[in-house]
Amino acid sequence: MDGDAERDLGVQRTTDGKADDEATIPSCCLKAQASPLDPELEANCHATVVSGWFSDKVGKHMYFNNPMWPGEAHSLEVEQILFQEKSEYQEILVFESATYGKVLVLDGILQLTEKDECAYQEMIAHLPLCSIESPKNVLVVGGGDGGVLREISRHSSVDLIDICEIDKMVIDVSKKFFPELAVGFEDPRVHLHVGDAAEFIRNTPEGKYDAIIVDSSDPVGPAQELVKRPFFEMIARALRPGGVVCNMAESMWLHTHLIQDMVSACREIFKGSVHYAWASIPTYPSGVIGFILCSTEGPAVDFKVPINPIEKLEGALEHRRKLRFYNSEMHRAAFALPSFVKREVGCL
Ligand code: SPD
Repeated sequence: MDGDAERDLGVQRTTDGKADDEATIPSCCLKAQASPLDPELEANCHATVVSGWFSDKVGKHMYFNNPMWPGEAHSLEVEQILFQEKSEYQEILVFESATYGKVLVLDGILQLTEKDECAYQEMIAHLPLCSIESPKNVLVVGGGDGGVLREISRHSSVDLIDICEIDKMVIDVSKKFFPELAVGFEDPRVHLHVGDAAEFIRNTPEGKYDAIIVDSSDPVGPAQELVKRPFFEMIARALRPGGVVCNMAESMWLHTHLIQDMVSACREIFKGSVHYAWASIPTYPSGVIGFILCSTEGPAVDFKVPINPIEKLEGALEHRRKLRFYNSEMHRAAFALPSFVKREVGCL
């Protein structure tokens, strides 16, 4: 590469004159960096959009390999960028995709698409809520798009839905661009707290909630704390005996070590049952997402059997909109694990 090309690509040279990334970036990526980009397509593009395609945390120069899924990229064709701004906490991007509807991206990582968000929001909400009788008090950690609230509000037994989301801009953006999710905020049982979830839970009376749903972003940056022991300990304290928590728990294909660590910490802390479940979601890395479900010491919870089946809850299948992904069969199936997961995670 000549000096000008390097400058265009933002290549930094170390004091010995060696390009920073030459040592770490495979030759195929260096080649991709060197290929000319269409200036028209690149104009006004976001850093994760290259030649009209968005890729999870891959910059224009392919430098930003995400540590959560090194060596791979997941791409969607972009029709139009609708919003991009930096909030106090993260960079927020919304774009219209060619095939998955509108897409929400935080700090370069895809959070949801209109087409497949149902799989994530329905499973993370109903797996725990259908595993206990008559949940009443529920807390959502994160979930500022409102999709999980929409799902919880199908349960007429629920009296109180607290939500603690750190980033007000995510809520505002969802209200503007994702009304089918943000509709969740309209339920009068919802109480919104904008702030730090750890602090919120620390100040929560012991045993307040029947269920807590942790709808976080990936554990890089601030969300790192949400997969660690002190956070789990606070959650366990905030749950009633036999209360349940459902944590977003990444991909069994990519993150078996992380899952293993979370599962063993949860076993020690929650002292009831601990299970791993998963669902297919095409736009998340590796096409799946997992959930760790735990109950605290007290009345036993058998997550694998939905004792509070959604099909029997009055109006639940149709509330706000028809359920698209979850049903009692999907509930039971979600706990069937491939042999390598049973072996490596020691489940369950
Ligand atoms: N790898 C992305 C995981 C995103 C989890 N949170 C999604 C928020 C949807 N309510």
